[in-house]
Amino acid sequence: MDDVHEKSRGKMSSVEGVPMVEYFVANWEEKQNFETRPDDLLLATYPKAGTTWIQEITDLVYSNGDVNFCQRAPSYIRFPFLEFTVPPSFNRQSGVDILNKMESPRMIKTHLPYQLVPKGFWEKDCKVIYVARNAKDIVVSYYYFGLMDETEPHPGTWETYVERFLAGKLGWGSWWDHVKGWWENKDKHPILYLFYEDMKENLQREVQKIIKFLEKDISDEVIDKIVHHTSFDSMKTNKMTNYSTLPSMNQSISPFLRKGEVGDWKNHLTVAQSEAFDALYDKHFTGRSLKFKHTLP
Ligand code: PPS
Repeated sequence: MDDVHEKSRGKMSSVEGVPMVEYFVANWEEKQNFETRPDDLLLATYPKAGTTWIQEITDLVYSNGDVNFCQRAPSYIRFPFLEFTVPPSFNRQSGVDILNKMESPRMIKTHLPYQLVPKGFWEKDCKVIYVARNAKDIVVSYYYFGLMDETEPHPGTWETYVERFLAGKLGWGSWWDHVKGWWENKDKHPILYLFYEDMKENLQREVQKIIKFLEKDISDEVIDKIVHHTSFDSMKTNKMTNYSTLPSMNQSISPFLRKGEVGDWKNHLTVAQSEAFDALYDKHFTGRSLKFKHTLP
C-alpha cells in the first residue's frame, strides 16, 4: 500500500452529531449551500446499500438503454459525490467542483442523512431515489470496503467494527436513523424509496417503478436490456461500474463488487452479534411500517 495514501486515511470528525471522515466535513458550508437545479436527480443511500447499482440503472433509464453511452466514464465521474473531498495527494476534485461545471441533467450521489441534505434540493423540488439495504449485510459490505479503500479510516478488528456500527459511530452515522429519517420524510418531497432486497428479488419490477417515477416511456425490450446490463455479473466485469480504474481502492484485498447477495451476514455475524442487531431493529422499528428482509426465499 502506498505510504502517502495510507498515512492520509481519514480520521473521523462530525457534522451536527453525524460522524463523517474529516475530509468530507471540509468546506461544509459550500456543500450545504450547493446550488441545485430543478432537473437534478439525487441518488441517496447509506454506504454500501446499492448506490452503484441504482446509478447504473438510472443512467440506462435516462439514456433509453444506451449501453454504449453509459461507457462514457466510470460511475464516480458520471455521478459526482456531493459531499466528497479528499486530500490533494489523491489528485481528485471535490464533488461540488465537478457538479458546478457539469451539464444538466445531473445525477448526484450522496450518503447524507435526510436532515443534512442541502435545502436547495427541496426548494427546487428535485427528485430523489433512496435505496435502503438491511443493516446486517451493510455492516459486512462496509467492513470489506474499509479494508480496501484508502480514503476510509482503517476498520480495525471485525468485533470492534460491528460495535461501532451498532453505536452509530461509522461514517454517516446511525444506519437506523438514516433509513428512518428518509422513510419518515419520503412523502413530503418527490422521493422514491427502494430496497436492495426487492431489487435482488425482482429487478424488472423495481426498474419499472424507477421508470414510472422518472416519467419515462421505455419498451419492455429495453427494460430487459437494462435488467441484463445491471446484473451483478455484468457490473462486476464492466470497468465503468467496478471501480477498477480508481487507484485508491486496492481490490486485491476485496473487490468493490464483492458478493452482491442478501444474507451474506450469516457467514460473518455471530449469534450474539446478530441478536444485538435484532434488539436495535425492535427498538427503532416496532410499531412502524418500515421493514427489512434479511434473507430471500
Ligand atoms: S458505496 O461505496 O457506498 O457507493 O457502495 P454501494 O455501491 O452502495 O454498495 C456496494 C455493494 O452493492 C453491491 N452491488 C450489487 N449487488 C447486486 N447487484 C448489483 N448489480 C450490484 N452492484 C453493486 C456490491 O457488490 C456491494 O455489496 P457487497 O455485499 O459488498 O457485495
